[in-house]
Amino acid sequence: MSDPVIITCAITGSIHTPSMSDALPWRPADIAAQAIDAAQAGAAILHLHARNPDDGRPSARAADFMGFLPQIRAGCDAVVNLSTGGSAVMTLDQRLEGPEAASPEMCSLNLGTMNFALYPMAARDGPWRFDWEKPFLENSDDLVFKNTPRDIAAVLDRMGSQRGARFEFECYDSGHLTMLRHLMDRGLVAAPLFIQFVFGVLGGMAALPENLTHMVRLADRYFGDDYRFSVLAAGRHQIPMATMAAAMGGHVRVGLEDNLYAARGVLSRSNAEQVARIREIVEGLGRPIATPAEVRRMLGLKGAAHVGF
Ligand code: KMH
Ligand code: ZN
Repeated sequence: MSDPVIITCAITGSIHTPSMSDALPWRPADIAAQAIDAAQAGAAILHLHARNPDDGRPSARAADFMGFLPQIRAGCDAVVNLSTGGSAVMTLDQRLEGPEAASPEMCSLNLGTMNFALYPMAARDGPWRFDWEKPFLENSDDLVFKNTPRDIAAVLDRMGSQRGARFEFECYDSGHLTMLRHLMDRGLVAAPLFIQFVFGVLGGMAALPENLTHMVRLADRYFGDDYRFSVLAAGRHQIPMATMAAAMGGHVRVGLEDNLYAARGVLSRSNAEQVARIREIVEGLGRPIATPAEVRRMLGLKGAAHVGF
């Protein structure tokens, strides 16, 4: 509880598609502008995916990341955290192209192979802006998000050992904590850990309070004082579950990657709007928010002077 609260903002992701919200940034200039605004609103970490600049489809190409990373670096001091999950339709080498070129302070690391079903979102009313969107969502009913122990070890080596990045460990289920403990026992992972509990993905654990208390109990048992946890929850569960995390001494993640809505039927206007909202809640609970400098100290990051963009 003595930690200031780390607000992570996940700016665009690879789940939502351009037709779903005009606020979802996918052009490089819009990703950069929303990221900088989110940092000004209080996000100390920016979790970033790239998009194809012509049609908004998920991308992890180095050139697409480099279309916005230098602008973000020039515009704010927030910690840049690049997804190594990319999108489940990509190979691991594709997922790592941008992160390897950019050598960020942090990256995500997904701790298990799983379903990552987006197909219910294909049922929306309204026209599609781009041809790729509907099949992309529909075909997720037969897609495996592959994160085998070999894949995980490769990410730890290529991004961690070789480039000095530290990790946002994405845990969608209790077995992912078992895997993290195993990796620590193998000497592949070291404290301090920053664990992101992910709720509400179809294929992972549901956004229920008892799942969060269970995950915290398990993490206490496996990692003792060696970890901090943060919570992200998909869709309408985003703010309630993040609030619960903050009340329990944890950290929070918001952003349009995880949720497009401000209220039932009301789209969020921006990432910064979601950051401002959770900031008000967190501060109302009596907990200050962390600055990027505090995050760098808390998580043992290499510093912005050592990134590749
Ligand atoms: N999209 C989130 C549910 C990643 O980028 O590596 C999880 C995530 C994964 O952010
Ligand atoms: Zn992500």
